[in-house]
Amino acid sequence: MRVYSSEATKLRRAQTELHDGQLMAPFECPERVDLVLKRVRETAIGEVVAPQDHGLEPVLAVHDADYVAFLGRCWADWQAAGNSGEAIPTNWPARTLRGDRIPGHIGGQLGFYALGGDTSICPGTFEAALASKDVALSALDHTLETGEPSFGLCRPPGHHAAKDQFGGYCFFNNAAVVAQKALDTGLGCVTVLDVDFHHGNGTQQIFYDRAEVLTQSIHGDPDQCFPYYLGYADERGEGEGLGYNVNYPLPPGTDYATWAERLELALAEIRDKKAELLVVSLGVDTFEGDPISAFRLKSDDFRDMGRRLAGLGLPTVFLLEGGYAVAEIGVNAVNVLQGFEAASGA
Ligand code: FKS
Ligand code: ZN
Repeated sequence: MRVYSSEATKLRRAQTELHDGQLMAPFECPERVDLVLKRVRETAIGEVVAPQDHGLEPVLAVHDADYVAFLGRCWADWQAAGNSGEAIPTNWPARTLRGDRIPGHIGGQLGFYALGGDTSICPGTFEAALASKDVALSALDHTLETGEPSFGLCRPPGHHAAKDQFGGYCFFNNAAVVAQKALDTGLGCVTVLDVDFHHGNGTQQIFYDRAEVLTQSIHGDPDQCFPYYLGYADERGEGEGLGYNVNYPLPPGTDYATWAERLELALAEIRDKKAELLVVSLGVDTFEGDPISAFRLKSDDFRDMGRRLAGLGLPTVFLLEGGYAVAEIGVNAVNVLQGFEAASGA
């Protein structure tokens, strides 16, 4: 399997995350890339290649232009406004306020474009997000050209990023950018399967009214887990997209046996809809030791996950999303890839 990785994905090194009522060192740190890369090399799962620059066009195919421009200038504007710390939103167009007006002040813009206060914007954030989507797009290119699976070591992650919103450590929705690019190169039906602990709200929102992309997510019940306000089972898509979004919320404490039953339902859906390309939003924060999540998967379970995914027999692009038990993140992510390869004979 080909692996794509870029040093530039480490250009974002935020100092602060508002978590549990405290400003702390972020869980989503550049060391994650090195840990996964170390395991990729130890196991020789595949050649590690630097990505090609794909420009902004594929990003603008799924994200609004004003949002992308905001991300590009946010840090400079925040500094120019005289702020000393990192850019953290503190006010939102919440339910009783106007959501149809983008304020001129950077503080107002931050809240307008943010889904939460968990994700600080710091120097290098935009550059790292650009590198992350290039990693994802280069992985797609390889899979479309050769039919071989590929793994994009994306960082920052993407699945919480909506058309015009960042948050949950995500800025550009790498999986959505890849799915849209695949459609634009001529595929008829693509599927994004999100196995991260958290609901892939951004991916759902981007494709909610479209039938060309089947979006599915297996995640901690939003009644109890971030992102709280999306990811319920009754969200099935709308218009032409009705039936093309499926959510599998599961309670905190869920183990692999139960989780894998939902995976089988998701795989049946993918077969039924005759998807031609599988994009896996590969978060490994479902691991029992993850510091911010609540499922109970064990390292060996990730191999079995890969084995089951291979059963689809589809061209497959794996893109890294979350996973924070830093000592095990490499083992768990690569176990999925190894399980996949062992079962597909690749
Ligand atoms: C609850 C606070 C929630 C934010 C959690 C973000 C999870 C991010 C992720 C991604 F893949 F995007 F990185 N904090 N007390 O793992 O889904
Ligand atoms: Zn997650």
